[in-house]
Amino acid sequence: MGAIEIFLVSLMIASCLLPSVSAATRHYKFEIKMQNVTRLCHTKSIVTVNGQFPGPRIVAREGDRLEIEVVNHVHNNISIHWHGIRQVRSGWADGPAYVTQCPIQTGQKYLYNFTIIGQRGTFWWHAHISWLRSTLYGPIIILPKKNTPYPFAKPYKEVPIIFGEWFNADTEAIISQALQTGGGPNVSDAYTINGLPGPLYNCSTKDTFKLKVKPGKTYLLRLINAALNDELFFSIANHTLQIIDADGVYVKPFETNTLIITPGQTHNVLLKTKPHFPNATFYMTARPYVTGLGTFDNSTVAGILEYESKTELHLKNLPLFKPLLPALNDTNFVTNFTSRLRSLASPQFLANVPQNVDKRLFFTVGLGTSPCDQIKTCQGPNGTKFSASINNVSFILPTTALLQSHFFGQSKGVYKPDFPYSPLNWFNYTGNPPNNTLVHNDTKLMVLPFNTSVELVMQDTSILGLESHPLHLHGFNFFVVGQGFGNFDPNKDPSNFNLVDPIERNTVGVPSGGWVAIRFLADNPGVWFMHCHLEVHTSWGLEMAWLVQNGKLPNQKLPPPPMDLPKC
Ligand SMILES: *[C@@H]1O[C@H](CO)[C@@H](O)[C@H](O)[C@H]1NC(C)=O
Ligand SMILES: *[C@@H]1O[C@H](CO)[C@@H](O)[C@H](O)[C@H]1NC(C)=O
Ligand SMILES: *[C@@H]1O[C@H](CO)[C@@H](O)[C@H](O)[C@H]1NC(C)=O
Ligand SMILES: *[C@@H]1O[C@H](CO)[C@@H](O)[C@H](O)[C@H]1NC(C)=O
Ligand SMILES: *[C@@H]1O[C@H](CO)[C@@H](O)[C@H](O)[C@H]1NC(C)=O
Ligand SMILES: *[C@@H]1O[C@H](CO)[C@@H](O)[C@H](O)[C@H]1NC(C)=O
Ligand SMILES: *[C@@H]1O[C@H](CO)[C@@H](O)[C@H](O)[C@H]1NC(C)=O
Ligand SMILES: *[C@@H]1O[C@H](CO)[C@@H](O)[C@H](O)[C@H]1NC(C)=O
Ligand SMILES: *[C@@H]1O[C@H](CO)[C@@H](O)[C@H](O)[C@H]1NC(C)=O
Ligand SMILES: *[C@@H]1O[C@H](CO)[C@@H](O)[C@H](O)[C@H]1NC(C)=O
Ligand SMILES: *[C@@H]1O[C@H](CO)[C@@H](O)[C@H](O)[C@H]1NC(C)=O
Ligand SMILES: *[C@@H]1O[C@H](CO)[C@@H](O)[C@H](O)[C@H]1NC(C)=O
Ligand SMILES: [Cu+2]
Repeated sequence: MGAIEIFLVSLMIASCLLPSVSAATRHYKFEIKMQNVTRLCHTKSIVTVNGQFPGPRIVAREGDRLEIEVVNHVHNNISIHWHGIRQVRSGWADGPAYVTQCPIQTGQKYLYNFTIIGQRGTFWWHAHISWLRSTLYGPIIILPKKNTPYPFAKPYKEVPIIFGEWFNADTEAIISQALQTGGGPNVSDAYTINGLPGPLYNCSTKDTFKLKVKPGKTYLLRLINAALNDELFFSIANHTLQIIDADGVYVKPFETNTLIITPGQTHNVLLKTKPHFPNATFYMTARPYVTGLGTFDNSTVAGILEYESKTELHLKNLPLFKPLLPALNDTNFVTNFTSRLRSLASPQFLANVPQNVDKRLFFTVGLGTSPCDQIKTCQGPNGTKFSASINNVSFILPTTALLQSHFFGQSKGVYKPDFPYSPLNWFNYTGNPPNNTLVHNDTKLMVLPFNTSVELVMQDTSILGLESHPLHLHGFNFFVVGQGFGNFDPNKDPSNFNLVDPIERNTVGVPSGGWVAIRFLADNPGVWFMHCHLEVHTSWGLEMAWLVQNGKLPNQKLPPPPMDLPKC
């Protein structure tokens, strides 16, 4: 929209002045401060960047360097993650608190300094500490290099659409209470589009996102799911969407009325408007896809697609059409949609799928329980506490940063380098679980020599009910070479892997009651977090970290940390 166009004009001016410079350094200042925001007739003081909610938009081109100074004026500790940006040899700027950095404490600042290498598309930034990302998030738009066109006709306009979750209560209080009682946290009060819940909620009609369009044009919608805990279906009434990109990687275009987007994923889609003023307005709606047990926010956010008309009279009392979204538990829809996603795999945009594998790994992902450590009973299942794990390890963040302790050879007492290659015991992962699944709390890393080619199968478990988990990997894109239901069969399933044009992305849904197989090349030295992007599952320990060692050559090593790296 406006900002992007202004930015493009300024890029053009800059390029006239500096014809030989193709990449630029772009500076942003993020002042973390409190701001009163009202939604659903409920005013709340929230943590924001520069007082904006959602936060400011970052726009750059492939090859540019970003220097973003983050200054913390609030009582909370803060760190910011640049979701989907690979951070090639710049792991110190990745952002997850206690993984790549200690948090920025009150009154302190940190300069995130990184270069966008080999990426263009839609990304986003968000707080990566506790549940602060519920209000601290915004889009990152990486345009192709100058004079490099999109692999599709240039759209008339580009519009970021970022989904979120609004809670009337303070989300820090919600998660801290849940972790104390062991029970499930309270759910959100609304979903939002660009921060606005829309007309289907009480006291919210004035807070509705409106997309004003002209007939006969193509709009590029940059969709981002920043919701805390919910995968979302999205659709626009009477319009089809052409999917052209997933997580900043071009795909073979295909059309659909509805899409699914998990927290942590982005999709670029083309919306072709109707050739003539349609005498109607259209809702665009999103509501969750839910597979787990327990309560959830089953509400629907709506925005409005409104055609501009030469005669304003036309806009009064037009009929309003609503899309039909899949059922809340429609796994068939999700399977169908994800199976249609294929890398573009063109000569210009290759799918560099690792063909050989150095390390084969099998991780179970799922929920579980941990014993109540208080005298009173806890509020999780059967008086226990909710917990979650990967290969029986429920991850505990250390009190100092993993990357720092690795880099300075001070890992003793911080982490162990022995993350398991497979679960402790075989069980029927998607059948009746055994009565003791042997989960324990620990801080373990999987160590990978530089350039290891990894194949990882992630298997959902039924321990507390089957559930889809959107797993997000920092530092890399991966190829989704296979997926299926039931237990992964290492003898039969690999023969069906797609090693030609699988989708390449950074966040993938492990199917409810199934498995997904990914491949990636560990060519980026550092410590890289991998976690469920349902924030509540991360809080319960559904995460781990990879330690990718330096290579032999100078350009295969992680440089030392910047001087202003926060201390714990
Ligand atoms: C938010 O509202 C409260 C109560 O009305 C007020 O005390 C506070 O100063 C406001 N904060 C900001 C940042 O405006
Ligand atoms: C950001 O990093 C680059 C490359 O490491 C370096 O040249 C530059 O000086 C850094 N910027 C600042 C402001 O420190
Ligand atoms: C929108 O779709 C509905 C249901 O398919 C149809 O009845 C209606 O005529 C369509 N309206 C417009 C303006 O396209
Ligand atoms: C829309 O309504 C106007 C006036 O009611 C009419 O003249 C026009 O033909 C209609 N257009 C379409 C596409 O139905
Ligand atoms: C959402 O949940 C509430 C409370 O459980 C229920 O009354 C309502 O029917 C549900 N709505 C939908 C659309 O499923
Ligand atoms: C989805 O939910 C409906 C009722 O809400 C239920 O009848 C149906 O069996 C569920 N489907 C699946 C696949 O769980
Ligand atoms: C997937 O969805 C497409 C479009 O809705 C439909 O044509 C196709 O039959 C579906 N495929 C399966 C396997 O359900
Ligand atoms: C709770 O205990 C009952 C009875 O022992 C058992 O059947 C059930 O599976 C338990 N539920 C969970 C979630 O552990
Ligand atoms: C695992 O459990 C499922 C569901 O109960 C069952 O259909 C399947 O046969 C079991 N698999 C094995 C290998 O026991
Ligand atoms: C747990 O399962 C084992 C065998 O699978 C059985 O021997 C034991 O009695 C069970 N314990 C409980 C508390 O159910
Ligand atoms: C694991 O750690 C969590 C806090 O992160 C704690 O609530 C739980 O009791 C611990 N479980 C065990 C078995 O130590
Ligand atoms: C902020 O971070 C520091 C360093 O890790 C820690 O000592 C302190 O307890 C944290 N403060 C809060 C309020 O979490
Ligand atoms: Cu999860």
